[in-house]
Amino acid sequence: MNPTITAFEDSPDEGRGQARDMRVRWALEEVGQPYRVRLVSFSDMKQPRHLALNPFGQIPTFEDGDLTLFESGAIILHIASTSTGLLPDDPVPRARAVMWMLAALNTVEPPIVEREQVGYWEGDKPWYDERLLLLNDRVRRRLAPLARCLGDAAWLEGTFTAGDLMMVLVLRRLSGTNLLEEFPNLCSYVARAEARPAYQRAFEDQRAVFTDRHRLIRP
Ligand code: GTB
Repeated sequence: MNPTITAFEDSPDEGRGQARDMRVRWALEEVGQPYRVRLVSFSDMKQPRHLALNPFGQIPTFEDGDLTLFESGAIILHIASTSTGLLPDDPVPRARAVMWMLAALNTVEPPIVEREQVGYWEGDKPWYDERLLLLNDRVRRRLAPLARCLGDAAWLEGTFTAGDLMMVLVLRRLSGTNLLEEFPNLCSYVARAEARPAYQRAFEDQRAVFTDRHRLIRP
């Protein structure tokens, strides 16, 4: 039986690759593992059936036989560790790839999410513009060293790994801000990743959740 993941029935970005099931879809596509998707609504996610999979009531989750996982990082690490294509076999480059996964999640993503949230929740506050400038600088302080590490290379550690997969999807959260554009090599890095056939299949499948529903509503 193929693994089952959960994804938004109705994503606020209309399936443009921002919800975190994209990470899992892309990883599964990279390793050639077919999978099933169970779509959940915002209220489904807070019901006992879903809370048994993820106590925080969020997507994505991953079920494969006896194993149930939540947290996209843990899911990607499991997929990458149990298949070939996302983590090198050699322990040293393997550890470096895992390091980049964690850097994406723990070091680069938090200021990006904080910047995003201020727009959602505090956009009407008198101090919003000032705070945004400060948060933009916090994001730049993560992008500048990352850009230096990447330099002219195609991927962070020579070959494409789960570290690149995670980093690229974190960087994509900056779309619409013009912050990434200050770092041309990071823009090329994201574009290079988006051109991968596995990324495109994952993106199209996530997008189809939205477009197919609209086809049904408006034939
Ligand atoms: N740390 C967890 C992980 O990595 O798996 C975080 C999971 C998470 O934040 N899930 C979000 C969720 O379930 C969806 S991805 N939210 C519902 C809730 O908390 O009640 C975050 C997300 C959703 C949509 C967009 N978008 O549309 O642009 C972007 C990001």
